[in-house]
Amino acid sequence: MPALGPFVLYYHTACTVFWGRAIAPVAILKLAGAEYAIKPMPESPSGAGFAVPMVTFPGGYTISQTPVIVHSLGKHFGMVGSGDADDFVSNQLLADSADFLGEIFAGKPGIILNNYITYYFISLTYRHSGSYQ
Ligand SMILES: N[C@@H](CCC(=O)N[C@@H](CS)C(=O)NCC(=O)O)C(=O)O
Repeated sequence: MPALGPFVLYYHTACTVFWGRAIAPVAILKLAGAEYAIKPMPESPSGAGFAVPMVTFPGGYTISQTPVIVHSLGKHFGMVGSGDADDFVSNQLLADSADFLGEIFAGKPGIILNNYITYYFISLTYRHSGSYQ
């Protein structure tokens, strides 16, 4: 595992009022036991992304786009498994999650949201059982 360093996550109100899209990056940082700080959006590096969340890595570079942040943190901490299949499938699941979040924010009916939850259940169950990668 790479050396843990000070990550900086930028989000509205520095996550003091709500977690929003920052919840998954924060969960990964916590799970990894990383050192991190959370700062409000106005303190984010100019031009590093269109919207928050953004994360500055210990290497000094900053990225935005939640699925990319999650995948990058996952790779950094060795949480995406090994090999192309794990890498590519985890990317697909992140894209699914971005769609899911979009449907929630769009106020789509519960039946559609339930379909996503059923899909996740089936997909993760089959993948975990090795029925398909
Ligand atoms: N595709 C981006 C969307 C980011 C996004 O829309 N962030 C919201 C907060 S959750 C935002 O900051 N919107 C612009 C604003 O409120 O000024 C992602 O997945 O991170």
